[in-house]
Amino acid sequence: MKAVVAKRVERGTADLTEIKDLAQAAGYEVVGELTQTREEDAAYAFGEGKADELAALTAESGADTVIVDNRLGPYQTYNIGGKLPEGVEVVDRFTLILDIFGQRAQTRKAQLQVELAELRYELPRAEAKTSLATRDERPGFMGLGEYDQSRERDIKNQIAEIKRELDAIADKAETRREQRRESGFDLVALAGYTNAGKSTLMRRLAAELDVDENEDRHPDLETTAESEDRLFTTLGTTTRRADTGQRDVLLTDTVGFVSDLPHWLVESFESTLDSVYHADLVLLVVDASEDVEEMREKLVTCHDTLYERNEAPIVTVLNKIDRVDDEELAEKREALAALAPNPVAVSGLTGERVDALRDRIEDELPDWQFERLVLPLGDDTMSLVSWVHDHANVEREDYEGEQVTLEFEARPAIIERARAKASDLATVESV
Ligand SMILES: Nc1nc2c(ncn2[C@@H]2O[C@H](COP(=O)(O)OP(=O)(O)OP(=O)(O)O)[C@@H](O)[C@H]2O)c(=O)[nH]1
Ligand SMILES: [Mg+2]
Repeated sequence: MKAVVAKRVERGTADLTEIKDLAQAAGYEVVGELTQTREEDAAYAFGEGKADELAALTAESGADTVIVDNRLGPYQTYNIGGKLPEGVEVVDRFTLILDIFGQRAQTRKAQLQVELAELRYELPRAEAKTSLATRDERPGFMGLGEYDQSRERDIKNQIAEIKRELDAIADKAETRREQRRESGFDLVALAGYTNAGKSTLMRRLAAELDVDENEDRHPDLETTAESEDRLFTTLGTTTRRADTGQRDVLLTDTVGFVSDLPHWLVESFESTLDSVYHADLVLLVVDASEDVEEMREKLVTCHDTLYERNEAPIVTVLNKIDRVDDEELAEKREALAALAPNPVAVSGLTGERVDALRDRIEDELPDWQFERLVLPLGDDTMSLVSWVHDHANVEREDYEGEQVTLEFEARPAIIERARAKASDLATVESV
């Protein structure tokens, strides 16, 4: 697959770095580049002269695809296509990203999300066709209108069906998160722009897979979190047990963010991001070796994506400090202070200062609370005592007469559980 990449900006110079990376991630060889600085042309997005140039470049380089890093309306896509050699496809940024996701979607959830995004992309186009066709009085066109109306209905039904299935998957994931919390785990998620180094950090922080599995299937638990120098290496989620010290932490690695995605696309991947939204702590990973303006833009993208739904505190992690000297790092810290207050700087690759990150994770996790339970002696009590030992830090355990006094510290959810179990005991005893 050979592609020409093209981009138009209103002012300044168009930067093709990211779109070329995305094209490569999708499997294209980039054989030509074209940029233009001017306002949008209604018919061709680019100026018509530039569109002709694009056509010539495509023919000359033998490309089979033109990738445009702008939002193209259906008519602009059609018009540009009309100038290109026969059979050459026009792809925009979103279709390209969907392509990558489609190629790498391995789980049912990922496949459903890709399908949902594709349908959401198609829906307004089908609606536009329907309204055009039904407005037309001529009989031949009425036929087309009926066809399009049923296509539109089809799309809507499929969307509803996929959403139902995704909701069911999300419910299961929510149950699993609750079970993990009840088992005493704190849930920490890695988030950040694609290629920031999330998976590399995951491998630094997480011990080999040793999560105690009680259920037969946990689809997000895998032994590898791949890292590679390309965009969107990680699509699904991977959860591993992290070794931070005191607390039992489960760390989840997930899909990277990318800028300038339409709302419907981000929404389609919502359930992938659920593990970020519903974590106890989010580590927002940033590539500190990039220039500060790029870091700023990517931080903004990440915050925008997290903004509406995120529930957890965020710690910014400036990664790849092996590639930045101290002075430069200090300048970047200062320049980004408003977006990234009090960040931790590390290198996931060399392991430098990862210990400081471990400490910071412990500090930022919700505080444990103190609890004292006085329980009647008995077999059920003994199993509760051992449950508390498994899930909390027991500070005192005294046996006096017919009673056990247990003092411990645990996360709030655990304390709630322990109280509920204790009150079950009490009712059994008093019957
Ligand atoms: N020099 C340096 N390179 C790093 C560091 N951390 C990660 N990298 C490199 O950066 C590239 C991307 O790393 P990943 O861990 O795959 O990044 P990611 O955030 O998981 O990327 P996606 O899964 O695509 O979202 C790889 O080539 C890593 O080897 C670091 O601390 N220093
Ligand atoms: Mg990754």
